[in-house]
Amino acid sequence: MTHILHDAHDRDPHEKEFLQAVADVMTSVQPVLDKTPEYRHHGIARRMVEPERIITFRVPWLDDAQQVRVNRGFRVEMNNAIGPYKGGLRFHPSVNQSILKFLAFEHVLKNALTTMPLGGAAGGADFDPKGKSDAEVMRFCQSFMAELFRHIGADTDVPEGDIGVGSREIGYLFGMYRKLCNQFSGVITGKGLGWGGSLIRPEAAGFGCVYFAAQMLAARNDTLEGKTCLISGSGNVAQATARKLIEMGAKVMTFSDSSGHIYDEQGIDLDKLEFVKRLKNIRRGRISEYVDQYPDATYTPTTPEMESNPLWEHRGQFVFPCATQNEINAQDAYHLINNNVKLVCEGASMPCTSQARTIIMDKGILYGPGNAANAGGVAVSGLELTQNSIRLTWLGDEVDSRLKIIMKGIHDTCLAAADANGHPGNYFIGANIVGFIKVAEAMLDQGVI
Ligand code: NDP
Ligand code: 2IT
Repeated sequence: MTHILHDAHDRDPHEKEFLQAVADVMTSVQPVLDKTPEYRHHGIARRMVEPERIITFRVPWLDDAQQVRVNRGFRVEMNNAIGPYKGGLRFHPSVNQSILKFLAFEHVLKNALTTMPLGGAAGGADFDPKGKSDAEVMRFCQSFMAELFRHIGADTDVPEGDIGVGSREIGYLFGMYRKLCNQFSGVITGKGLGWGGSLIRPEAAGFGCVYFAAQMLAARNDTLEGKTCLISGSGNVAQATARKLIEMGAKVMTFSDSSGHIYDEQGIDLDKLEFVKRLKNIRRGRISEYVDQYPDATYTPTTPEMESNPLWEHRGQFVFPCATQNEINAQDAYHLINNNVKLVCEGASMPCTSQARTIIMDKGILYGPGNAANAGGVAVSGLELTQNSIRLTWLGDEVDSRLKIIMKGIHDTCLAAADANGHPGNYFIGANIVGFIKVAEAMLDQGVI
């Protein structure tokens, strides 16, 4: 195994997020590689860590002052052995090839776990939608799609949203695709309800994350009822996670964004959540404004130089990181442990550093890894594609009940795989093994491609 990590490192020594994801996954599938020599003979792991294709392109656009701006766009098509490439588009100034390769690699395993026929990809641009007018965002999306359209398609590669890409951006991207291709298809998911979208898709990642946590607890005769919860982020995944937690009787106390976090000791109820949704999705404001509306809550700013995030110093029994990668480091993990945290369930992609994850798991704290716990998002994207293919729209209850079944299936197969490979109760190892085997077997069947 170490030779795969060394090769990946020698090829791309600066891609720290990608190398982190590869090391995490490859270390945890070691028991499977040890007992399956065919995988080594057929170079399965070596092929899996090399993207099938990376497309990089210039995205020129005019801002409102008629100045030319230039961003860099990407699509990393990692693996389509079990279905069309599938994964989000991220618009954030931090976007680079390393982050997108890590997200695409995670998608290969996560999408396989859902049991749906979906390969893995990720894309985006180093464009910051914050502070841009709707017209600027539209022009950017149109220019981005003016190149991306050549590479995607309902049976080829199906993008979705991710950080910085929500319903507004998906609308502009889909509109441009439709015009360029003269075709109305399921090529993008997360579409509006009136034009091919699925009920529950906006909520799916967060709802699924809470269903996964509920499954982990049920396996230990516990529930979410009455538990205090810390959530990071205040975007799509954080909002839906909060809603489902509140509906299931838990007490949500925090939200954050990249500038800081709010702490509401009284608990965030559905009315307060509605305020946050309007603030973040419509007014596009900052989470600090929560305390103007609810003065009993407190706001604490954060800066990138801080060694730890004060959000994780609050006392909460359950923790749901729903913002971004590596947002819980070793020091944050120690703070959580000192406050007696009982469960960490990842709504975001790779929110714990490898060190933080090890610290949390070594303490025996229940840990739901992102590629299992947040797989509800891409699973319902798969259900959106199914509805597009049969030209029907299912009722919300139907989609939600399918989501619940999928999340229970993911939970149970992860647990069974962890058990069968000598790591009982280790969802992280279980998730990686289940996803890896599914893709590896398809690659074996299909030859050296
Ligand atoms: P959104 O853009 O809707 O929300 C992102 C939230 O995270 C915002 O509150 C944002 O704050 C905060 N954030 C972003 N970057 C940072 C940072 N560097 N430091 C601190 N906070 C930050 O994105 P989503 O909710 O869609 O995505 C959140 C996470 O969930 C990502 O890891 C994504 O990969 C994952 N995910 C998303 C799914 C989906 O369907 N959308 C499905 C499964 C997982 P600010 O406004 O200041 O940027
Ligand atoms: O990280 C994720 O799972 C997503 N951003 C959603 C991807 C998808 O294709 O639904």
